[in-house]
Amino acid sequence: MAVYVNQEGYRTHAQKHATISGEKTYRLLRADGAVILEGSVGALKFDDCSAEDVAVIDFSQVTESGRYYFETENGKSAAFTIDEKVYDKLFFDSMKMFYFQRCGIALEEKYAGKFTHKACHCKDVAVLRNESVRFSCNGGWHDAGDYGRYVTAGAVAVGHLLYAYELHPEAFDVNLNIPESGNGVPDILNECRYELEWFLKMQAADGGVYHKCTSIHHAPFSMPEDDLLDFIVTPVSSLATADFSAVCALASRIYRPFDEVFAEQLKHASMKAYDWLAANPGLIFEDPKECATGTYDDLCDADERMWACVEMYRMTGREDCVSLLNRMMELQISTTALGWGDVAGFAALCVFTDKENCFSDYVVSALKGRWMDEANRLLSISKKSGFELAMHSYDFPWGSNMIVLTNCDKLMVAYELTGDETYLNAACCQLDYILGRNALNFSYVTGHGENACAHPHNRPTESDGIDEMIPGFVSGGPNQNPCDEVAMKMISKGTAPMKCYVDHWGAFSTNEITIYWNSPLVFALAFLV
Ligand code: 9MR
Ligand code: ZN
Repeated sequence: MAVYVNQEGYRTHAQKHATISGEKTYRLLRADGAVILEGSVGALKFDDCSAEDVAVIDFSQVTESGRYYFETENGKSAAFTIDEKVYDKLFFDSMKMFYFQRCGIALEEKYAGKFTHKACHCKDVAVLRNESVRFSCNGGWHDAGDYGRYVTAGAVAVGHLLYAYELHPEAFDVNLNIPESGNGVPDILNECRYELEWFLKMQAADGGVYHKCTSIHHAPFSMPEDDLLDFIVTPVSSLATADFSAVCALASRIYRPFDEVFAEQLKHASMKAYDWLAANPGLIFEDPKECATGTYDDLCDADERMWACVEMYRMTGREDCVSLLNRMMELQISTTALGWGDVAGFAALCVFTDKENCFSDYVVSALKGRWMDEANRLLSISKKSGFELAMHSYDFPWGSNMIVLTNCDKLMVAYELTGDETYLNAACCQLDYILGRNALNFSYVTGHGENACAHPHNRPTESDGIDEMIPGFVSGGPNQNPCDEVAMKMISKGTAPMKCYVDHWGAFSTNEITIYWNSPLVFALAFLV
């Protein structure tokens, strides 16, 4: 009994869709009460993700800037804006999030406003089971609501951000008010460099890369500077080493026009990691049992190796990459995936953004063909849904919003490849879902939307004594198999997948925040701002 809208709003000349549930007639009103539109939808259709009877409202013809809401017999929708610049603040906040995740430095008032904290996690770290080996490893971004730092997760976040920059550099003319602002380098690159410098510290002398840098167990809820647990790094993994090699090669290209020395440093680190991979061809990963922090386990490193191979080839033209890539093209790897466990979609983005035509026609056309197959698959799922959401009802695991947002990104790239607005419109529907056009009438981005996430599982948020949450953080979203005590207690059996969510700081399996749930949002918005 409601109308669900994108609570942030819609761009002036864009497609504008909402979802009506349980009833058929509606009115669209301006904030001052003027009726702009009256209408009704045809048949309602059962939607299995939400277990509601719903239909799509198309109000694209409304193009006057302003604040609006829907009204039905049963009540009002959330208010929303129509404006060409409606996503500017969201874009800013979703990027500024990474500054708030910085580890190893104090967040000062002039950049952080009231969300300051002192420098954290600056002690040297030890190599687990080899504790006499200690080194300085500060820097980088806290992964999530915990204070760990994980190379594969970080590489994926930086991957989203740097390919977004490569695709749409003009979108990133944004001053983020961070310590480096004004140095002549786009702030998104300044921010990513903070993570990249930390990656470089995670490389062992032989070129392999340590998997993660965390304490032995997660810290209690406290400010980061009050977390005095010892930090360790866990053994080198082929997953981390391959992602590192790929993202350093990518970064070497992106930073070269701004800083030749840094670009060379990244190039050499990438090549050293790549040689380590060649000398260690199998999957190498162990999450030591004595360490209870996040695992980011992954049973297959072929996709990580593929990303590294493609980036290495683009950077150096190394002959051995050609045959390896041709072999990899035959493997059963999803070459559209952009998540922390499956990364071969980044290899495809590397190929699509290459203007020097260094890849074979076969590789280019096969990857484009597969990308469009995936985009068409998403399109057909979204067409069947009253939310126009490209998700199946069995598709809501921990971090389901990463699936929604990377689906959004895939559709954006399909639009880029074809110029066909059908893909752009479908991409925007995925964004609409994140920002409130869902059966919980809920925006998963803090500080954005009338009914937005306010109590995410994030240590500083719960410990800083400030009621308000920092704006621009993406919550993980509905999880059909919640595994934390709060969510297990509060979500009853049989709840529709789209509703398996609680906005409670203790519900880490539905309501944590992470860098790689924000980065695909930044990627999508770079196409729209
Ligand atoms: O995002 C990860 C999710 O896909 C996994 O199901 C889950 C359990 O392994 O872990 C999530 O990642 C968490 C990581 O392990 C530790 N930092 C917080 C991450 C987000 O919840
Ligand atoms: Zn820290």
